[in-house]
Amino acid sequence: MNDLLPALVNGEGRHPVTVDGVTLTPQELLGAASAVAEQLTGRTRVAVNATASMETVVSVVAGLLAGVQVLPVPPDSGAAELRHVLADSAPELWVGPAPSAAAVAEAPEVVHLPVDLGARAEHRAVATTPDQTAFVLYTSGTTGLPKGVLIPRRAVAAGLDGLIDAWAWTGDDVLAHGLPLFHVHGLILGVLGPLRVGGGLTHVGKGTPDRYAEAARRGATMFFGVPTIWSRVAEAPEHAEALRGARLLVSGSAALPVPVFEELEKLTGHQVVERYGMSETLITVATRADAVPAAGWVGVPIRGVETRLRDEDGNDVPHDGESVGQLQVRGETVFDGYLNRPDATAESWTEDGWFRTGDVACIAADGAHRIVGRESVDLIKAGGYRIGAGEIESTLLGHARVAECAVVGLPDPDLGQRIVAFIVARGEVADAEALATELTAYVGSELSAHKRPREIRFVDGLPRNEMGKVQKKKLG
Ligand code: MCA
Ligand code: AMP
Repeated sequence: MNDLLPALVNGEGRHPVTVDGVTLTPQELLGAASAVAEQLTGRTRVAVNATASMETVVSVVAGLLAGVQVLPVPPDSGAAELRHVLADSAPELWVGPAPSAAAVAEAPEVVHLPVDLGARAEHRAVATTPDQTAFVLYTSGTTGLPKGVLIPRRAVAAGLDGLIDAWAWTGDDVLAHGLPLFHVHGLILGVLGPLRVGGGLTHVGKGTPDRYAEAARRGATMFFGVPTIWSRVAEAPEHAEALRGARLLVSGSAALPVPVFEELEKLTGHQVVERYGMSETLITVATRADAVPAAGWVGVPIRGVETRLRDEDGNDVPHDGESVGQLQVRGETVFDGYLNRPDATAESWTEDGWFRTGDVACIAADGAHRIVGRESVDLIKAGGYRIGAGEIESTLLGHARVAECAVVGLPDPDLGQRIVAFIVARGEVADAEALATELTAYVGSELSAHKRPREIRFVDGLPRNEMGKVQKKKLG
C-alpha cells in the first residue's frame, strides 16, 4: 500500500510529468521509480543531489515507494555545509543525479546509485506507517549549523490534502513552476502535489517569466512561485499576459509585496493566492481558491491545522486583524523534531504542545492571517530562501582577512531581502572590490550559492551595546 502517491501508484494520473525538458508519462515514471525502489530495500536513508531534473523526481519517488528516508541535498552545497549535513545524517547511498565533486570529497564512502529513466519495473507495495520519516530537510536557524527537519509521511499526506482541498486541486490541473527541488515548496508541494492528486507537472527548469509564459501556452493551469519570481513576472508584461488563461497563481515562501499583487492582477486578471508555511510545519495557512484574496494576507489554516497568537508573556492576542503576536501552530502537518538535536527540538514547542514558528502575525476576526515579520533579525529571506545570518558570520570569521563581521538582510526590491555583510578586515584593505569578491566566493564554496552576500561593506568597527553585542538594527 502506498499512502503518499495513490494516484500514481493506482495508475490514475492522466497528464505527463515534464522536468527541465524531459517528459515521462505517470506510468513510465512509476516504472522507472519502481526499478530504483527495488534496489533500496533494506536501506534507511538515501541522499539525492537534488538538481532540477527528472532523475531527482524519479529518485525521490523511489525513496518514498521503498519507505526509506530521503535527504534532498542542494546541488551547489559547499564543502562545510556538505561536511555537516553528510556527517549529521549519514546517508547510505546517493541515488539519482551524480553527487558533486565537493560531496564526493566530503564523504567518499557513500556509494552512488544512478537511475535509468528508461527502466520499467512492476510496482511492488512496501508496508509503511504514517509515522515513518519521509524526508530529512536541512534548514538554517538563527545561529549554528543547519538542522535536519524530520518530516513524517503523515505530515506530507496531510499537508498535500489540505492544499488539494483549499485550492480545489484535481487531476485535471497541470502545475508549472521553476523552483528548486530541495525544499518543501518546489519538492513536496511542487512535485508530490501533482503526483498525489494525479495531475500534470511542468517543471520549467528555471523560474523565469518567459518559461512561465511558455508553460501557460502549453496548458498549465496552476503556477507556483516565490515573490521574487512573481515580481519578475510583473516586470515582464509581454510574458505575464500569457498567464490569463491559468486557473490559479500561488505565491509563498516570503511575503508577496502588495504592488506586485496589484500589478499581476492588472496584467493577468488574477489575484495571486498566498499561502504560508515552514520546512518544520509544511504549509499551514492558505488562501482558498474560492475566497477573494486580499493583498498582504495569506489566508486561513488548512484542514487539520490550528493556529494561535501569543504575546511575550504567553497570553492570548486578540484576533482583531491588528494586534500582532507570536504565531504558533499545531496539527498533522507539523514535523517530528530535528535530527540529533533534542535540545533544539524541545525549545521549539510550548509546554502545551504548540510549535513556535518564530513568525509574528495578526489574525482577523474571520480567521485570515497576515504575516508581519520574523521575531529574529538573524533569519534572512532572500529570493524565498531561508538563510541564517550566524552561519554566514561563522564562515566569514574562518577567513584569514576577517576580524569581525555582522550579516544582515536589507530590503531589496527583487529578492525581498538581500544578504549584506559588514566586515572589519584584518590588515589594510588595498583593493576592497577584490577582497569582497574573494570573500563572496569563499562563502559560496563553503556554504552554497544563495548564501553568498550580495554586498560587502568594509567598516572600521561594528555598533555594539554596553554588553558588547552587535546592534544589527543600526546597520543598513
Ligand atoms: C547570486 N548571484 C551572485 C550572488 N548571488 N553573484 C555574486 N554574488 C552573489 N552574492 C548570481 C547568480 O549566480 C546568477 O548568476 C545571477 O547572480 C542571478 O542570480 P539571482 O538573482 O539569485 O537569480 P536567480 O539565480 O535566478 O535566483 C532567484 C530565484 C531563486 C530563482 C528566485 O532565488 C530561487 O529559486 N528561489 C526559490 C527559493 C525556494 O524555493 N525557497 C523555498 C523554501 P548566473 O545567472 O550566472 O547563474 S521555503 C519553503 O519551502 C516553505 C515551506 C514555503 O513557505 O514555501
Ligand atoms: P523555510 O523554512 O525555508 O520554509 O521558511 C519558512 C519561513 O518563510 C517562514 O517562517 C516565514 O518567515 C516565511 N514565509 C513562508 N511563506 C510566507 C508568506 N506567504 N508570507 C510571509 N512569509 C512567509
